[in-house]
Amino acid sequence: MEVVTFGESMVLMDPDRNGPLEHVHRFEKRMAGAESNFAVAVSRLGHRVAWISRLGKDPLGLGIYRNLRGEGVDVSGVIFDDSRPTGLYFKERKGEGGTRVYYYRAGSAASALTPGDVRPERWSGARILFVTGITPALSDSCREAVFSAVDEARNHGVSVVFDPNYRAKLWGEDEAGPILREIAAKSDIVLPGVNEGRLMTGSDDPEVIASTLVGLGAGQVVVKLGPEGAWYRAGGEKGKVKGFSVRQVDEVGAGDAFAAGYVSGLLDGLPTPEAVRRACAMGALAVTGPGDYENLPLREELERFMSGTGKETL
Ligand code: KDG
Repeated sequence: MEVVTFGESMVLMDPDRNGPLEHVHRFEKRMAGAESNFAVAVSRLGHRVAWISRLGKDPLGLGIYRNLRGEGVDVSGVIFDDSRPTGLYFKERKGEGGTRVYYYRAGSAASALTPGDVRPERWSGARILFVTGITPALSDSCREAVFSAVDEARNHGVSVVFDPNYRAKLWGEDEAGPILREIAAKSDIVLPGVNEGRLMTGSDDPEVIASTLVGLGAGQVVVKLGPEGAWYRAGGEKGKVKGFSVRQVDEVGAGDAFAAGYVSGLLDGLPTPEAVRRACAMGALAVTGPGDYENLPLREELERFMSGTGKETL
């Protein structure tokens, strides 16, 4: 495996129309989860990736497992739990691509992940560990699992890539801020949005966010600016990369795709600005259709899109 990640996947109930959920009657059953979205994206770009988690021993868990296996993701580290369910979440569409989420995940199988489930013997040959700020919000044992995996990765020379992914429905800013900052300080690469940057540093300015996180111990920082692109700082290099303009249908999952694009660029040895450009292109493509991962491109689709000949993929 070149890349290892772990976290919670859920079944997503996706409404067939915009508007308040109390008046929606039909939903499409899909799959969601930041780390598994990331894993699918990395796999579709042709890299070897493993996703570790706990799933309920129920049809929803089995569906997620088979789906990820079908996407070429290594799921050999998945543990089925027959005493806890697979988590669930509903989207509410506000129109214009805006979305609200409702979680049914408290006490889920994944919330019982422990440090032992993600031990380094499961990562043989990995170059990158990808973690998000969702996992430490799920339970004490999940939080311990993130900290222990990050420390183990550092001990084994595996680069830690961290997407803070703040989820206000899971924890408050006062609790999340210091934890996310602590993980960022231990990470080789941090990929915040501006809001998460503010939460960790108190600043809205991408340059200040990046220099503050580097001052705390982070290696590289790439601040996501949505359709505008991204601002990066890596070693002595810094600068802004322009984004791609697309018609947004559903913005959920853009950050996971961005992380996958950046990681893929690193694995391919691209110079930082080119890796950031690949990340921006992945983020743009992810929002062009419904679902959290379905629109993720294969490598050739990404290349066509980036060379400006890929309009048909939209
Ligand atoms: O980044 C997309 C994720 O937020 C989504 O797939 C669901 O993992 C999820 C979460 O916890 O919100």
